[in-house]
Amino acid sequence: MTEFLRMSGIYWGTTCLDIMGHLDKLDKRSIIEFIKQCQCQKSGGISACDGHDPHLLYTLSAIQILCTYDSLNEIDVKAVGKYVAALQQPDGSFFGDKWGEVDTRFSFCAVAILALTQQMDLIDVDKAVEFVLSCANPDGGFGSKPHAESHAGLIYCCVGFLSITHNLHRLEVEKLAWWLCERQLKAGGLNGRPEKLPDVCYSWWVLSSLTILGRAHWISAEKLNEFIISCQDTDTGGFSDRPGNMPDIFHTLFGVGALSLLGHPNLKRINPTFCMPTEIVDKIFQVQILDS
Ligand code: BD7
Ligand code: ZN
Repeated sequence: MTEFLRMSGIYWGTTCLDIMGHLDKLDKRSIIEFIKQCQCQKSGGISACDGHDPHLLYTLSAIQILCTYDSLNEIDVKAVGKYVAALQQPDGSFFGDKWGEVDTRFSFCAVAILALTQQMDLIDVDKAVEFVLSCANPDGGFGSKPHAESHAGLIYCCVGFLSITHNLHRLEVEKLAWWLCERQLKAGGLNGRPEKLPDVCYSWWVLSSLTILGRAHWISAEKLNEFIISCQDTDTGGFSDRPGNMPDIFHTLFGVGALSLLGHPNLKRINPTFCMPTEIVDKIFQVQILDS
C-alpha cells in the first residue's frame, strides 16, 4: 500500500531519527542498497520503489537520505543532474516526471536536488525564479501554478525555492508572513488554508516558511508547542495529524521537525529549507534566511 511513496517514507524515518540523535537505529547499508536499486539507468532519476517510474519527488528524498549518510558517491549523481535539467521547460517551470505535470512543488525539488549535489549550473535559474514568482497571488501566498489557490505546503515550496536561489528580496514578505501567521487557530495548531482543521504537518510547512522569512515570532510558540505535544500517541510514541488520531511516520517527522524549529532542548537543530539537520546542510549549501 505504501510502495508508491517508500523512498519518502525512508527519508521521513532517517531524518526524524537523526534529529533525535538515533540514526544508528536503522541499517545504513540496506537503505543505500535500496536507493541504488531505485535509480533508473536510462533517465538517471530515482523512483519511490524498485520497478516504479522515477520522479523528482522521490529523487529529492533519495538525495536527502544519501546526504544524511554522507554517501552521495554511492549513486550516479551526474545522471541525477541530467535528469533534473531535462525536466525544465522553456518558461522555467519543471515537470515532475516524463508525464508532464507542472507544479511549484517540482521547482522546489529541482533546485533542492541541484543544491545538495552542487550542480545548479545545469539549469536556467533566472527563468526558474520568474516562473515561481508568477505563481504569487494577491493575498501574498503561492499556489501550484499561476492563478492557483494559495496553500501553505506550496508556499513552503516557493519560499524554500527562493531561499535556495537567494531571491527572498523579491517577496512581499510582510503580506506573506501575515497570511502564514493567520494559520494559527485558537487551540494553537496551524492549518494549511483558511477554514481548514489544524494538522501537525502544517506546523512544519508554516513554521519553516515563517522561519525562512525571519518572522517565526509572529505566532505563539508556546501554544503551537502545546498542540504538537498533544498529537503524540502515548502508546507508540508517534505523532498523528491531530490529537487522538492514528500516528504515522510522516506526521512524526514534521511534528518533531517543528519542535526542533521551536528550539526543543533534546533535538538537533533543523534547516527550515531542507528539513534536514543543520549540521548536514551547512557542510553542503548556504541557504538565504531573512533576519528577524
Ligand atoms: C505534497 C503533496 C504531493 O502531492 C506530493 C508531495 C508532497 C510533499 C510530500 C513530502 O512531505 N515529502 O517529504 N508529502 C507527501 O508525501 C504526503 C504523503 C502522505 C500521504 C497521505 C497521508 C499523509 C502523508 N502527501 C503526498 C500528501 O499529499 C500529504 C497528505 C496529507 C498530510 N496531512 C494531511 N494530508 N499532504 C502534504 O504533504 O501537504 C503538504 C504539502 C502540500 C503541497 C506541497 C508541499 C507540501
Ligand atoms: Zn498532515
